[in-house]
Amino acid sequence: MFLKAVVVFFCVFGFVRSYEAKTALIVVDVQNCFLYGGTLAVGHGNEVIAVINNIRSHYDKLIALTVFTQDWHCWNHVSFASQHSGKKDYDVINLTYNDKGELCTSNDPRCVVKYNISQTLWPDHCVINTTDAKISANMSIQQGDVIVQKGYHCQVDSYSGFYDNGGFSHTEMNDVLKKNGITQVLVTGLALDFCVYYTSKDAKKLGYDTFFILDATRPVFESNVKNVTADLLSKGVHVINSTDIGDYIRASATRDIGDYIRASATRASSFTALVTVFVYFCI
Ligand code: VGL
Ligand code: ZN
Repeated sequence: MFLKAVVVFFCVFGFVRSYEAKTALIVVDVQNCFLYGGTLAVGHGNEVIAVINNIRSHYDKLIALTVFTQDWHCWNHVSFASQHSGKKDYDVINLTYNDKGELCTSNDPRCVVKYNISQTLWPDHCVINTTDAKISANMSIQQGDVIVQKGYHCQVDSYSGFYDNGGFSHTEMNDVLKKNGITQVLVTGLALDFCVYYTSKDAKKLGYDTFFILDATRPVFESNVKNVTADLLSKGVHVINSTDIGDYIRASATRDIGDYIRASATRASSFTALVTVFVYFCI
């Protein structure tokens, strides 16, 4: 009887362990362009650096992977106000695309419009291979970290670290997270109301348990913060401060049985479950 109890305990333990959450830290666009002195400096943007580096060192054991995104634009990117005559920084325009996701320009009247995308126009920023586009030298990038670049398709913007704004193409982000068995993500960086917001929305949509770390991000427009956080909360994203990460990721490190049944069973856990049942009835 005792033996039976011990065996069952270890089997159940293994079974639950195979459902442990695995956490990635996503650091969005902490690049010179968005920092003090950069081409699209975000107010108080530099303050996120210490917060993010603290998260890394404090939760080192709980963070299985860190991914940095990098806004990486062509010099003549469609999001730059300089590319639209008569327009100025922060104007909002409508961009039109055909069914293949190609930009319809006003000098091609034959282009059949399939998608309309609202585009905020920005100062020229984060141009490929410039110092401005470099990830801040004050970020601690370590061996094993991954860098995902976005925004290098010249005719469509890309706020999210997963997809461009039209959903026409994807980065390697989802593959990298999947390959590493990641189930939950902590999203930090710049800017709160654009790339951090879009990255968080897509992470949640793709099924990751998503944590938007409020004190590790800053907005371009302070007036957007309320709407952004309300929208994320309504979509099931957790909006928390970095000081509370420990409570959340430890608490959710072991998923409950309901999650197990809903989740598609991995081979490892099905095997453990089978062994549990087998051992239970055979000894
Ligand atoms: C971003 C505006 C333009 C961001 C990138 O990283 O939030 N914002 N490009
Ligand atoms: Zn950009």
